Amino acid sequence: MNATAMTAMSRQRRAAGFTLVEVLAVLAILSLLMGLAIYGFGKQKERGAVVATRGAIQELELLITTFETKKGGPPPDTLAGAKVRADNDLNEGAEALYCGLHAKSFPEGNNLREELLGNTDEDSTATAFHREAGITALLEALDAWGNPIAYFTPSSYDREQRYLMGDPADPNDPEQRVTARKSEVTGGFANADRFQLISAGPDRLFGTEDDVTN
Ligand SMILES: [Ca+2]
Ligand SMILES: [Ca+2]
Ligand SMILES: [Ca+2]
Repeated sequence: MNATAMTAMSRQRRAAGFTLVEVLAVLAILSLLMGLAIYGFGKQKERGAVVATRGAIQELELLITTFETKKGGPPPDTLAGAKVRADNDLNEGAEALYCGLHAKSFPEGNNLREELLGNTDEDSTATAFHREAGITALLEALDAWGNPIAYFTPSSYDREQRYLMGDPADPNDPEQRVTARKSEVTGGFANADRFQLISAGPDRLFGTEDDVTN
């Protein structure tokens, strides 16, 4: 091979190498952009879920307020208080709220939207509590992540409740203990005179900063 041919070949190699570097750089930029887009989409989705959960909590508040106006106080947060027999003590506050809002003794009440409801512990009751005959499932109102929205009334703010998460943070430990929220201002319980509704929020854990509450 003469000198001219060798120079031409090395130019070709350099050209090919340069193109490869360019391709790699473009790929790196593209994957970075895709990563940012996915992250942004995830954050947007999370914000949407928080907004939807706030809406669900506001809907519950409105129905509880109607109940208070008719009955002089909020629905009880225990099944004993709602005079409903239970198979287990999971999701009790949320189930007692569902029973109260749909009770035969509250015919003026509106039913909760079906999209809000679920039954993470899959239980039912022998008590005929529901305005509509034949409904026995002990449902809970769920947040946008499929986890129960905890419900407390002031008389049991100091009583711990246990919830079975529909979409738990740790699938090996789907049950969570929940207590009523404390006020950062007073140090006592928040909403001392009314009631508390608590969603575990995006992290699917109760008692953390991202909880969505009334
Ligand atoms: Ca239950
Ligand atoms: Ca249930
Ligand atoms: Ca949380």
